[in-house]
Amino acid sequence: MTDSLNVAITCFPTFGGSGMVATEIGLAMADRGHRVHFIAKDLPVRLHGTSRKVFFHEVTESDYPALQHSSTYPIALASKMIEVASYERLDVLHVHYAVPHATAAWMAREVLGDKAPRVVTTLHGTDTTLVGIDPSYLPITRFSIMRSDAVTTPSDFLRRATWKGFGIPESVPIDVIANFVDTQRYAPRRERACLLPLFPGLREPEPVLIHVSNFRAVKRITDVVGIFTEVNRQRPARLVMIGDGPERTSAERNLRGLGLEDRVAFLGKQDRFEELLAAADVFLLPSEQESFGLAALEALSCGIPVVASDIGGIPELVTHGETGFLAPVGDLQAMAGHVLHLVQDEARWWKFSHRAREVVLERFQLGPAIDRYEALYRRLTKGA
Ligand code: GMT
Repeated sequence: MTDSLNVAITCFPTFGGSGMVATEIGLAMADRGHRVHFIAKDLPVRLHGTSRKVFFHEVTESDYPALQHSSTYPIALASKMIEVASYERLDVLHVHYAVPHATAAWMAREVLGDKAPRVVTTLHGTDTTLVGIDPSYLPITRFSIMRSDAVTTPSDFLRRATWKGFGIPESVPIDVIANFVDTQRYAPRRERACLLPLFPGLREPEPVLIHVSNFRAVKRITDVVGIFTEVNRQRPARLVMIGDGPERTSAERNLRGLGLEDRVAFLGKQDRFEELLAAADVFLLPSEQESFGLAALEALSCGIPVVASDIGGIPELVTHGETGFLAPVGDLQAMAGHVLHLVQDEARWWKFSHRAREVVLERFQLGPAIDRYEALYRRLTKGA
Protein backbone atom coordinates (compact mmCIF):
# COMPACT_ATOMS: atom_id res chain seq x y z
CA MET A 1 0.00 0.00 0.00
CA THR A 2 1.57 3.32 -1.02
CA ASP A 3 -0.18 5.57 1.46
CA SER A 4 0.42 3.49 4.54
CA LEU A 5 1.78 5.35 7.55
CA ASN A 6 4.64 4.59 9.88
CA VAL A 7 3.26 5.09 13.38
CA ALA A 8 4.83 4.75 16.83
CA ILE A 9 2.77 4.34 19.97
CA THR A 10 3.98 4.89 23.52
CA CYS A 11 1.98 3.74 26.52
CA PHE A 12 2.34 2.19 29.95
CA PRO A 13 2.61 -1.57 29.50
CA THR A 14 0.70 -2.31 32.70
CA PHE A 15 -2.89 -3.45 33.23
CA GLY A 16 -4.88 -0.29 32.81
CA GLY A 17 -7.27 1.26 30.37
CA SER A 18 -4.81 3.65 28.75
CA GLY A 19 -2.35 0.89 27.79
CA MET A 20 -5.15 -1.31 26.51
CA VAL A 21 -6.69 1.44 24.38
CA ALA A 22 -3.24 2.33 23.00
CA THR A 23 -2.51 -1.30 22.15
CA GLU A 24 -5.87 -1.83 20.44
CA ILE A 25 -5.33 1.32 18.35
CA GLY A 26 -1.90 0.06 17.26
CA LEU A 27 -3.15 -3.41 16.37
CA ALA A 28 -6.11 -2.01 14.45
CA MET A 29 -3.80 0.36 12.53
CA ALA A 30 -1.58 -2.60 11.62
CA ASP A 31 -4.68 -4.46 10.39
CA ARG A 32 -5.28 -1.50 8.10
CA GLY A 33 -1.82 -1.91 6.56
CA HIS A 34 0.17 0.66 8.53
CA ARG A 35 3.53 -0.13 10.13
CA VAL A 36 3.20 0.17 13.88
CA HIS A 37 6.00 0.48 16.44
CA PHE A 38 5.34 0.22 20.15
CA ILE A 39 7.91 2.07 22.25
CA ALA A 40 7.50 1.13 25.92
CA LYS A 41 9.32 -0.07 29.00
CA ASP A 42 7.87 -3.54 28.62
CA LEU A 43 5.66 -5.48 26.24
CA PRO A 44 2.14 -4.00 26.53
CA VAL A 45 -0.24 -6.52 28.14
CA ARG A 46 -2.43 -7.11 25.14
CA LEU A 47 0.41 -7.18 22.62
CA HIS A 48 1.01 -10.86 22.27
CA GLY A 49 1.09 -13.41 19.51
CA THR A 50 0.80 -10.98 16.64
CA SER A 51 1.90 -11.69 13.10
CA ARG A 52 0.95 -8.25 11.89
CA LYS A 53 3.28 -5.39 10.93
CA VAL A 54 3.90 -4.61 14.57
CA PHE A 55 7.30 -3.96 16.12
CA PHE A 56 8.25 -3.58 19.75
CA HIS A 57 11.08 -1.32 20.96
CA GLU A 58 12.00 -1.68 24.60
CA VAL A 59 13.04 1.36 26.59
CA THR A 60 16.08 0.45 28.67
CA GLU A 61 17.59 2.53 31.44
CA SER A 62 21.16 2.53 32.64
CA ASP A 63 21.79 1.08 36.11
CA TYR A 64 24.87 3.24 36.64
CA PRO A 65 25.20 3.80 40.44
CA ALA A 66 25.30 7.61 40.21
CA LEU A 67 21.81 7.48 38.67
CA GLN A 68 20.36 5.44 41.51
CA HIS A 69 18.30 8.31 42.88
CA SER A 70 17.10 9.80 39.62
CA SER A 71 14.34 8.64 37.36
CA THR A 72 15.87 8.38 33.92
CA TYR A 73 12.81 6.85 32.23
CA PRO A 74 11.72 10.04 30.38
CA ILE A 75 15.24 10.54 28.97
CA ALA A 76 15.64 6.88 28.03
CA LEU A 77 12.20 6.98 26.40
CA ALA A 78 13.01 10.17 24.45
CA SER A 79 16.28 8.60 23.28
CA LYS A 80 14.45 5.49 22.08
CA MET A 81 11.89 7.68 20.30
CA ILE A 82 14.75 9.52 18.54
CA GLU A 83 16.37 6.23 17.52
CA VAL A 84 13.15 4.69 16.19
CA ALA A 85 12.09 7.91 14.42
CA SER A 86 15.48 8.20 12.70
CA TYR A 87 15.78 4.61 11.53
CA GLU A 88 12.14 4.00 10.74
CA ARG A 89 11.18 7.43 9.37
CA LEU A 90 8.13 7.73 11.56
CA ASP A 91 5.17 9.78 10.35
CA VAL A 92 3.34 9.89 13.66
CA LEU A 93 4.28 9.45 17.29
CA HIS A 94 1.16 8.84 19.38
CA VAL A 95 1.69 9.01 23.13
CA HIS A 96 -0.84 7.88 25.72
CA TYR A 97 -0.87 9.49 29.19
CA ALA A 98 0.85 12.87 29.22
CA VAL A 99 3.16 12.33 32.20
CA PRO A 100 5.94 11.85 31.17
CA HIS A 101 5.16 10.60 27.65
CA ALA A 102 4.16 13.92 26.07
CA THR A 103 7.29 15.49 27.53
CA ALA A 104 9.52 12.72 26.18
CA ALA A 105 7.89 13.21 22.77
CA TRP A 106 8.59 16.93 22.92
CA MET A 107 12.25 16.30 23.84
CA ALA A 108 12.60 13.83 20.96
CA ARG A 109 11.07 16.31 18.59
CA GLU A 110 13.47 19.05 19.61
CA VAL A 111 16.39 16.76 18.82
CA LEU A 112 14.96 15.48 15.53
CA GLY A 113 14.15 18.94 14.14
CA ASP A 114 12.78 18.80 10.56
CA LYS A 115 12.78 15.01 10.59
CA ALA A 116 10.48 14.79 13.60
CA PRO A 117 7.19 12.90 13.31
CA ARG A 118 3.88 14.56 14.13
CA VAL A 119 3.03 14.16 17.81
CA VAL A 120 -0.42 13.14 19.04
CA THR A 121 -1.06 13.14 22.80
CA THR A 122 -4.03 11.24 24.19
CA LEU A 123 -4.84 12.20 27.76
CA HIS A 124 -6.51 9.49 29.81
CA GLY A 125 -7.40 10.67 33.28
CA THR A 126 -5.15 11.26 36.23
CA ASP A 127 -2.52 12.71 33.87
CA THR A 128 -4.91 15.67 33.83
CA THR A 129 -7.03 15.46 36.96
CA LEU A 130 -4.33 14.54 39.48
CA VAL A 131 -0.70 13.98 38.49
CA GLY A 132 -0.39 16.42 35.59
CA ILE A 133 -1.77 19.35 37.56
CA ASP A 134 0.39 18.59 40.59
CA PRO A 135 2.70 21.65 40.88
CA SER A 136 5.72 19.32 40.56
CA TYR A 137 4.73 18.48 37.01
CA LEU A 138 2.28 21.13 35.85
CA PRO A 139 4.48 23.59 33.90
CA ILE A 140 6.26 20.97 31.81
CA THR A 141 3.11 18.87 31.26
CA ARG A 142 1.10 21.91 30.16
CA PHE A 143 3.92 22.94 27.82
CA SER A 144 4.23 19.44 26.35
CA ILE A 145 0.47 19.21 25.77
CA MET A 146 0.49 22.60 24.06
CA ARG A 147 3.42 21.56 21.86
CA SER A 148 1.67 18.39 20.65
CA ASP A 149 0.35 18.61 17.09
CA ALA A 150 -2.96 17.16 18.25
CA VAL A 151 -4.48 16.34 21.62
CA THR A 152 -7.33 13.90 22.21
CA THR A 153 -9.36 12.84 25.23
CA PRO A 154 -11.80 9.93 25.63
CA SER A 155 -14.57 12.11 27.04
CA ASP A 156 -15.89 15.64 26.91
CA PHE A 157 -15.45 15.75 30.69
CA LEU A 158 -11.69 15.24 30.32
CA ARG A 159 -11.45 17.80 27.54
CA ARG A 160 -13.02 20.43 29.81
CA ALA A 161 -10.90 19.33 32.78
CA THR A 162 -7.79 19.72 30.63
CA TRP A 163 -8.64 23.23 29.48
CA LYS A 164 -9.49 24.25 33.04
CA GLY A 165 -6.85 22.32 35.01
CA PHE A 166 -3.94 23.46 32.85
CA GLY A 167 -5.34 26.92 32.14
CA ILE A 168 -5.30 26.20 28.41
CA PRO A 169 -7.59 28.47 26.34
CA GLU A 170 -10.65 26.68 24.94
CA SER A 171 -9.58 27.88 21.50
CA VAL A 172 -6.82 25.23 21.65
CA PRO A 173 -8.46 22.24 19.94
CA ILE A 174 -8.82 18.98 21.83
CA ASP A 175 -10.58 16.19 19.92
CA VAL A 176 -12.87 13.92 21.90
CA ILE A 177 -12.49 10.38 20.60
CA ALA A 178 -14.42 8.14 22.95
CA ASN A 179 -12.83 4.90 24.06
CA PHE A 180 -14.17 1.85 22.28
CA VAL A 181 -14.71 -1.84 22.81
CA ASP A 182 -14.36 -5.00 20.75
CA THR A 183 -18.07 -5.84 20.57
CA GLN A 184 -17.42 -9.38 19.35
CA ARG A 185 -15.17 -10.25 22.23
CA TYR A 186 -17.38 -8.45 24.77
CA ALA A 187 -20.75 -9.85 23.68
CA PRO A 188 -23.88 -10.87 25.59
CA ARG A 189 -23.91 -14.55 26.58
CA ARG A 190 -25.73 -15.57 29.74
CA GLU A 191 -23.73 -18.70 30.48
CA ARG A 192 -23.81 -18.97 34.26
CA ALA A 193 -21.83 -22.24 34.26
CA CYS A 194 -18.53 -20.28 34.31
CA LEU A 195 -19.51 -18.93 37.75
CA LEU A 196 -19.87 -22.36 39.35
CA PRO A 197 -16.16 -23.02 39.92
CA LEU A 198 -16.06 -19.73 41.87
CA PHE A 199 -19.29 -20.31 43.77
CA PRO A 200 -20.13 -24.04 43.89
CA GLY A 201 -23.26 -23.33 45.95
CA LEU A 202 -24.60 -20.63 43.59
CA ARG A 203 -28.37 -20.77 43.30
CA GLU A 204 -30.08 -19.31 40.22
CA PRO A 205 -31.92 -16.41 41.86
CA GLU A 206 -28.76 -15.11 43.56
CA PRO A 207 -27.59 -11.94 41.82
CA VAL A 208 -23.91 -11.80 40.90
CA LEU A 209 -22.22 -8.40 41.10
CA ILE A 210 -18.87 -7.78 39.44
CA HIS A 211 -16.10 -5.18 39.70
CA VAL A 212 -12.96 -4.84 37.58
CA SER A 213 -10.22 -2.32 38.31
CA ASN A 214 -6.66 -1.68 39.44
CA PHE A 215 -7.85 -1.48 43.08
CA ARG A 216 -6.42 1.99 43.61
CA ALA A 217 -7.88 4.39 46.20
CA VAL A 218 -9.67 6.31 43.42
CA LYS A 219 -11.79 3.19 42.72
CA ARG A 220 -13.28 3.25 46.26
CA ILE A 221 -13.03 -0.50 46.78
CA THR A 222 -14.47 -0.03 50.27
CA ASP A 223 -17.65 1.20 48.58
CA VAL A 224 -17.78 -1.86 46.32
CA VAL A 225 -17.67 -3.97 49.49
CA GLY A 226 -20.25 -1.72 51.19
CA ILE A 227 -22.71 -1.89 48.28
CA PHE A 228 -22.34 -5.65 48.09
CA THR A 229 -22.82 -6.06 51.84
CA GLU A 230 -26.03 -4.03 51.77
CA VAL A 231 -27.42 -5.89 48.74
CA ASN A 232 -26.51 -9.23 50.30
CA ARG A 233 -28.25 -8.22 53.54
CA GLN A 234 -31.50 -7.79 51.67
CA ARG A 235 -31.06 -10.58 49.14
CA PRO A 236 -28.28 -13.21 49.17
CA ALA A 237 -25.80 -12.27 46.44
CA ARG A 238 -22.28 -12.94 45.15
CA LEU A 239 -19.43 -10.66 44.15
CA VAL A 240 -16.64 -11.22 41.62
CA MET A 241 -13.58 -8.96 42.02
CA ILE A 242 -11.12 -8.84 39.11
CA GLY A 243 -7.81 -6.97 39.24
CA ASP A 244 -5.27 -6.17 41.89
CA GLY A 245 -3.78 -3.18 43.64
CA PRO A 246 -3.23 -1.44 46.95
CA GLU A 247 -6.83 -1.68 48.23
CA ARG A 248 -7.28 -5.41 47.70
CA THR A 249 -5.84 -6.70 50.97
CA SER A 250 -8.01 -4.53 53.20
CA ALA A 251 -11.11 -5.39 51.16
CA GLU A 252 -10.44 -9.12 51.58
CA ARG A 253 -9.79 -8.65 55.29
CA ASN A 254 -12.97 -6.65 55.66
CA LEU A 255 -15.10 -9.30 53.94
CA ARG A 256 -13.53 -12.07 56.00
CA GLY A 257 -14.34 -10.08 59.12
CA LEU A 258 -17.96 -9.95 57.98
CA GLY A 259 -17.96 -13.70 57.35
CA LEU A 260 -18.72 -13.12 53.65
CA GLU A 261 -15.59 -14.64 52.13
CA ASP A 262 -17.51 -17.55 50.53
CA ARG A 263 -19.75 -15.10 48.75
CA VAL A 264 -16.90 -13.13 47.17
CA ALA A 265 -14.24 -14.30 44.69
CA PHE A 266 -11.07 -12.24 44.32
CA LEU A 267 -9.49 -13.39 41.06
CA GLY A 268 -6.58 -10.94 40.79
CA LYS A 269 -5.34 -9.77 37.39
CA GLN A 270 -6.92 -11.64 34.51
CA ASP A 271 -6.22 -11.24 30.82
CA ARG A 272 -9.55 -12.61 29.62
CA PHE A 273 -12.63 -12.25 31.79
CA GLU A 274 -15.39 -11.47 29.27
CA GLU A 275 -17.24 -14.73 30.01
CA LEU A 276 -17.52 -13.83 33.70
CA LEU A 277 -18.53 -10.29 32.86
CA ALA A 278 -21.31 -11.51 30.57
CA ALA A 279 -22.53 -13.99 33.18
CA ALA A 280 -22.87 -11.40 35.95
CA ASP A 281 -25.94 -9.27 36.67
CA VAL A 282 -24.63 -5.82 37.60
CA PHE A 283 -21.26 -4.10 37.17
CA LEU A 284 -20.22 -1.82 40.05
CA LEU A 285 -18.05 1.29 39.54
CA PRO A 286 -18.40 3.59 42.57
CA SER A 287 -15.17 5.51 41.76
CA GLU A 288 -14.12 8.86 43.15
CA GLN A 289 -13.01 9.95 39.69
CA GLU A 290 -13.19 8.39 36.24
CA SER A 291 -12.47 10.20 33.00
CA PHE A 292 -14.21 7.42 31.11
CA GLY A 293 -14.50 3.99 32.78
CA LEU A 294 -13.40 1.47 30.17
CA ALA A 295 -14.36 -1.57 32.26
CA ALA A 296 -17.92 -0.23 32.53
CA LEU A 297 -18.05 0.04 28.74
CA GLU A 298 -16.93 -3.59 28.44
CA ALA A 299 -19.74 -4.58 30.81
CA LEU A 300 -22.33 -2.61 28.81
CA SER A 301 -21.10 -4.30 25.65
CA CYS A 302 -21.86 -7.66 27.30
CA GLY A 303 -25.35 -6.36 28.09
CA ILE A 304 -24.62 -5.92 31.79
CA PRO A 305 -26.19 -2.83 33.42
CA VAL A 306 -23.84 -0.59 35.41
CA VAL A 307 -24.33 1.04 38.81
CA ALA A 308 -21.75 3.79 39.19
CA SER A 309 -20.85 7.20 40.60
CA ASP A 310 -22.26 10.19 38.86
CA ILE A 311 -18.85 11.73 38.14
CA GLY A 312 -16.34 12.54 35.38
CA GLY A 313 -16.99 10.92 32.04
CA ILE A 314 -19.20 8.10 33.37
CA PRO A 315 -22.50 9.83 32.43
CA GLU A 316 -21.21 9.98 28.83
CA LEU A 317 -21.46 6.19 28.62
CA VAL A 318 -23.95 5.13 31.30
CA THR A 319 -27.41 6.66 30.95
CA HIS A 320 -29.19 6.83 34.30
CA GLY A 321 -32.43 4.85 34.17
CA GLU A 322 -31.65 3.37 30.75
CA THR A 323 -28.42 1.37 30.78
CA GLY A 324 -27.74 1.56 34.51
CA PHE A 325 -28.00 3.91 37.45
CA LEU A 326 -25.79 6.70 38.77
CA ALA A 327 -25.56 8.09 42.29
CA PRO A 328 -23.36 10.63 44.10
CA VAL A 329 -19.90 9.40 45.10
CA GLY A 330 -20.10 7.52 48.40
CA ASP A 331 -23.89 7.13 48.46
CA LEU A 332 -23.81 3.41 49.15
CA GLN A 333 -27.48 3.17 50.12
CA ALA A 334 -28.56 4.67 46.80
CA MET A 335 -26.23 2.41 44.83
CA ALA A 336 -27.33 -0.72 46.70
CA GLY A 337 -30.96 0.34 46.13
CA HIS A 338 -30.28 0.67 42.40
CA VAL A 339 -28.73 -2.79 42.27
CA LEU A 340 -31.76 -4.31 44.01
CA HIS A 341 -34.13 -2.39 41.74
CA LEU A 342 -32.40 -3.97 38.74
CA VAL A 343 -32.14 -7.54 39.95
CA GLN A 344 -35.61 -7.77 41.51
CA ASP A 345 -37.45 -7.38 38.22
CA GLU A 346 -36.32 -9.63 35.39
CA ALA A 347 -38.18 -7.73 32.68
CA ARG A 348 -36.57 -4.49 33.80
CA TRP A 349 -33.14 -6.10 33.86
CA TRP A 350 -33.55 -7.33 30.26
CA LYS A 351 -34.72 -3.92 29.12
CA PHE A 352 -31.57 -2.32 30.54
CA SER A 353 -29.43 -5.12 29.16
CA HIS A 354 -30.73 -4.74 25.59
CA ARG A 355 -30.41 -0.98 25.70
CA ALA A 356 -26.84 -1.25 27.02
CA ARG A 357 -25.78 -3.41 24.10
CA GLU A 358 -27.66 -1.18 21.65
CA VAL A 359 -25.91 1.99 22.87
CA VAL A 360 -22.50 0.33 22.63
CA LEU A 361 -23.19 -0.80 19.06
CA GLU A 362 -24.41 2.69 18.16
CA ARG A 363 -21.62 4.73 19.76
CA PHE A 364 -18.61 2.78 21.00
CA GLN A 365 -17.50 0.34 18.30
CA LEU A 366 -13.81 -0.08 17.53
CA GLY A 367 -14.06 0.60 13.75
CA PRO A 368 -15.45 4.15 13.88
CA ALA A 369 -12.98 5.12 16.64
CA ILE A 370 -10.05 3.84 14.58
CA ASP A 371 -11.43 5.77 11.56
CA ARG A 372 -11.18 8.94 13.66
CA TYR A 373 -7.59 8.26 14.75
CA GLU A 374 -6.57 7.34 11.21
CA ALA A 375 -8.18 10.51 9.83
CA LEU A 376 -6.32 12.51 12.48
CA TYR A 377 -2.98 10.93 11.53
CA ARG A 378 -3.66 11.63 7.85
CA ARG A 379 -4.65 15.23 8.50
CA LEU A 380 -1.43 15.83 10.43
CA THR A 381 0.83 14.20 7.86
CA LYS A 382 -0.82 15.71 4.79
CA GLY A 383 1.77 17.74 2.91
CA ALA A 384 4.45 16.95 5.52
O1 GMT B 1 -5.53 7.79 34.74
C1 GMT B 1 -5.32 6.77 35.42
O2 GMT B 1 -5.23 6.78 36.64
C2 GMT B 1 -5.05 5.47 34.77
C3 GMT B 1 -5.78 5.28 33.48
C4 GMT B 1 -5.45 3.92 32.95
O3 GMT B 1 -4.34 3.75 32.46
O4 GMT B 1 -6.31 3.06 33.02
O5 GMT B 1 -7.20 5.37 33.64
C5 GMT B 1 -7.81 6.38 32.91
O6 GMT B 1 -7.86 6.03 31.54
C6 GMT B 1 -8.80 5.01 31.19
C7 GMT B 1 -8.69 4.77 29.69
O7 GMT B 1 -8.95 5.93 28.94
C8 GMT B 1 -10.21 5.44 31.60
O8 GMT B 1 -11.13 4.43 31.28
C9 GMT B 1 -10.23 5.69 33.12
O9 GMT B 1 -11.50 6.21 33.47
C10 GMT B 1 -9.18 6.70 33.51
N1 GMT B 1 -9.06 6.75 34.98
C11 GMT B 1 -9.35 7.84 35.70
O10 GMT B 1 -9.77 8.87 35.19
C12 GMT B 1 -9.20 7.72 37.16
